[in-house]
Amino acid sequence: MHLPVSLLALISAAIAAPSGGSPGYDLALDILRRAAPDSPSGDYAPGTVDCPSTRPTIRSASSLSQSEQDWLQNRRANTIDPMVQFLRQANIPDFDAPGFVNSNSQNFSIVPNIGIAVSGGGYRALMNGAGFLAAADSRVPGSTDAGGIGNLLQATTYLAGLSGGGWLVGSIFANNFSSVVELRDGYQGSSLWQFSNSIFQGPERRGISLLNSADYWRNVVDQVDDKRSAGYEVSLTDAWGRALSYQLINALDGGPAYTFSSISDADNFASADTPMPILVADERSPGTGVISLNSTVIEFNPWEMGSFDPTIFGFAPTRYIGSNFSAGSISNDGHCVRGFDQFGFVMGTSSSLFNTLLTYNLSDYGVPSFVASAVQTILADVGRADNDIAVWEPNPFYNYNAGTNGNAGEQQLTLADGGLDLQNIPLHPLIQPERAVDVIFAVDSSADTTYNWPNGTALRATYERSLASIGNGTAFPRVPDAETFINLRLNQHPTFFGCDTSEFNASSHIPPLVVYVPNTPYTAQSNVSTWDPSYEDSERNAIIQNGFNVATMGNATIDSEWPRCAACAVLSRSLARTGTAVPAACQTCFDRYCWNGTIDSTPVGSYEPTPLIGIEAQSAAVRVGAGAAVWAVMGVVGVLAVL
Ligand SMILES: *[C@@H]1O[C@H](CO)[C@@H](O)[C@H](O)[C@H]1NC(C)=O
Ligand SMILES: *[C@@H]1O[C@H](CO)[C@@H](O)[C@H](O)[C@H]1NC(C)=O
Ligand SMILES: *[C@@H]1O[C@H](CO)[C@@H](O)[C@H](O)[C@H]1NC(C)=O
Ligand SMILES: *[C@@H]1O[C@H](CO)[C@@H](O)[C@H](O)[C@H]1NC(C)=O
Ligand SMILES: *[C@@H]1O[C@H](CO)[C@@H](O)[C@H](O)[C@H]1NC(C)=O
Ligand SMILES: *[C@@H]1O[C@H](CO)[C@@H](O)[C@H](O)[C@H]1NC(C)=O
Ligand SMILES: *[C@@H]1O[C@H](CO)[C@@H](O)[C@H](O)[C@H]1NC(C)=O
Ligand SMILES: *[C@@H]1O[C@H](CO)[C@@H](O)[C@H](O)[C@H]1NC(C)=O
Ligand SMILES: *[C@@H]1O[C@H](CO)[C@@H](O)[C@H](O)[C@H]1NC(C)=O
Ligand SMILES: *[C@@H]1O[C@H](CO)[C@@H](O)[C@H](O)[C@H]1NC(C)=O
Ligand SMILES: CC(=O)N[C@H]1CO[C@H](CO)[C@@H](O)[C@@H]1O
Repeated sequence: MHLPVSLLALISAAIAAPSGGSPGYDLALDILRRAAPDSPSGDYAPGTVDCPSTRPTIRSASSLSQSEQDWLQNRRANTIDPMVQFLRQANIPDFDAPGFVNSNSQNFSIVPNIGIAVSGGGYRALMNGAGFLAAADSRVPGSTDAGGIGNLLQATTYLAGLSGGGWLVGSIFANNFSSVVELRDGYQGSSLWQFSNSIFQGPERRGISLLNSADYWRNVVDQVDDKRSAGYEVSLTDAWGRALSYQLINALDGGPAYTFSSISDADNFASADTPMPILVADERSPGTGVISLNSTVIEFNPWEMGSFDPTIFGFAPTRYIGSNFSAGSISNDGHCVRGFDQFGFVMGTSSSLFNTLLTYNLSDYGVPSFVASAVQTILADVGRADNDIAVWEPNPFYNYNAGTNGNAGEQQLTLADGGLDLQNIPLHPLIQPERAVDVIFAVDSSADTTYNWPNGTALRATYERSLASIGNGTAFPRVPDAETFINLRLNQHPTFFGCDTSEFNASSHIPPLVVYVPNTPYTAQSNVSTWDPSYEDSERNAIIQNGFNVATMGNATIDSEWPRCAACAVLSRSLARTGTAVPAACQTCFDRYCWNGTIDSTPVGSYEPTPLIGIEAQSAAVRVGAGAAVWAVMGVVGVLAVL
């Protein structure tokens, strides 16, 4: 179903320059080239293939995969130059940070290992997270100007996404690691990030021809039927993932044959020129319909899916999910299956909460009536109460680790939205001791409060889980209650957790420093409802821009030292490990941005933050003035007192 090259050239030649003013032709070609449609069926259904000579197996989670270890050798090396750029720009006085990294560039147990985690929260999370990634991406104009944090993304090893954050990370990797600006602006005729057409309505165009809503839905339903006809159980997640893909994957019909594992073959990923993408979902607790903190957390990466938790404690090769594994192997007379790890299905699994959109009264949204019947058919199979799950059958972990894996006896692996256990930021893959991450930029777009702002719930969930036996040797910085987050404004500017490593058990693993980056209004009310299914381009762009301002604190207008402080956070664990004295400027940063253990649990009334800079597009001078006015309203003299 993918475009033949000649047609591709034809389309590219036909398109006009996009409104953003970038050269349309090259941009379109770069975006059009993307991860591969390598499902053997050439379509949405998985297909049976001969097994490779080394038959796929499930492996223990006691180490990282050989593929990841090999890739890390290249990735860690490739992060050095951008990290040096990032640190140079931060200009830490009386400390040669670029020299520190350069002189230790061969020793990966010294140089910083950076992760970014983008929370769930529907389109709000996609857009706010996109603003952060744009600010961190040296390819984005303005990101490396004074006050910027550009190059951080290029210096990052792991990029994790969950639910709406998984749409962002998935969309970037499904489209050849295009930048947020490229994805946002797309090109004429592309349905990429066209959120003004809701998934109910579908995109305006199918390649070069118009596409009406009925044909769009017919296509979605047909694809799901193809998978069912090929002998696989389907769930609403299949339909949801298909619909979602039209907006996120720039291929005809949302790229039905594109697989998540094909990322591992993409040139820029294989050569470690991009971070490693990881999407997160939860496994439903055995024998119950419940997702709790004790639920097994599942990750999807380009090579593997599985869990470090002491339940499953194993990983399956992403490419061969759908094969009949039993006790970790495929029987000698059994065939292999590929194409089950369909890209939209993986994104849909991480965000399966949104399946319920398809149980709305669809006729109210102008969706053709045959879609409602298709939904009823699926629900009749899966069970109405289970409308928010993703069915992965066969279960790759069938008969695997039966002593600890509560679902080892089940033919079906039942997965659900990664945020349902309240761990709405995908920190889990990044706190595994084996990955040795030093700092996590945790972008939180959760809707915790009445008005859809975050209050630290996701961090608390991960902290609590790290203390339980399910945590399996992970550690996480202590975090305070929601009231403290609000009263001390820990959710209104970046806050560091885990600065002082003496809070951790010295004889076990020291977890990463967490740079909490909460969704905060700077230039837009970025707290749109999780359930709002459509956005005009202007609103989308304003929320992305707000996210850029959250990441940079308004290009450092709120704190001129913010980029330096972000750099100090990156260096923190490396300084500690090498016994290097903390530079005075970094100490100032830590005094300002680290949560120091103070609690203020005074009950809070309504939490209604107002934009720190102002909604209107304004000149720099006016902007600074407005910022100062906000501080004055807050009753503080200087920025330092606020932080
Ligand atoms: C992906 O993008 C890069 C950078 O824009 C480009 O050089 C490369 O050719 C693209 N790769 C593919 C497979 O299209
Ligand atoms: C890397 O640094 C660590 C910690 O300082 C040290 O123990 C180790 O010997 C170094 N490795 C190499 C190859 O230099
Ligand atoms: C910060 O810089 C970016 C990129 O140049 C720009 O889009 C944004 O509007 C700026 N923010 C402020 C508050 O000036
Ligand atoms: C999680 O498991 C622990 C035992 O490891 C148990 O004490 C706790 O009650 C469980 N929590 C939930 C929410 O099920
Ligand atoms: C996997 O097992 C199921 C149930 O026994 C069977 O229907 C299916 O054909 C098998 N698939 C392959 C590829 O062997
Ligand atoms: C669904 O919407 C249609 C059209 O708006 C309406 O006629 C119908 O009563 C609604 N059904 C339910 C169950 O609300
Ligand atoms: C914090 O968020 C949780 C939901 O994540 C909510 O139940 C709680 O009421 C919130 N508390 C405050 C003080 O905002
Ligand atoms: C610290 O970790 C070690 C090794 O994991 C463990 O044996 C010890 O009980 C822990 N101490 C505390 C106070 O948790
Ligand atoms: C800790 O932070 C609180 C407010 O966040 C501040 O009032 C207090 O002075 C700080 N304490 C120390 C010891 O720095
Ligand atoms: C966004 O937050 C503001 C207060 O900060 C509130 O007045 C507004 O109603 C909120 N909007 C939504 C959609 O929750
Ligand atoms: C550090 C730690 O506790 N690791 C355990 C994680 O779970 C597996 C499987 O149960 C154990 O073998 C590890 O010892």
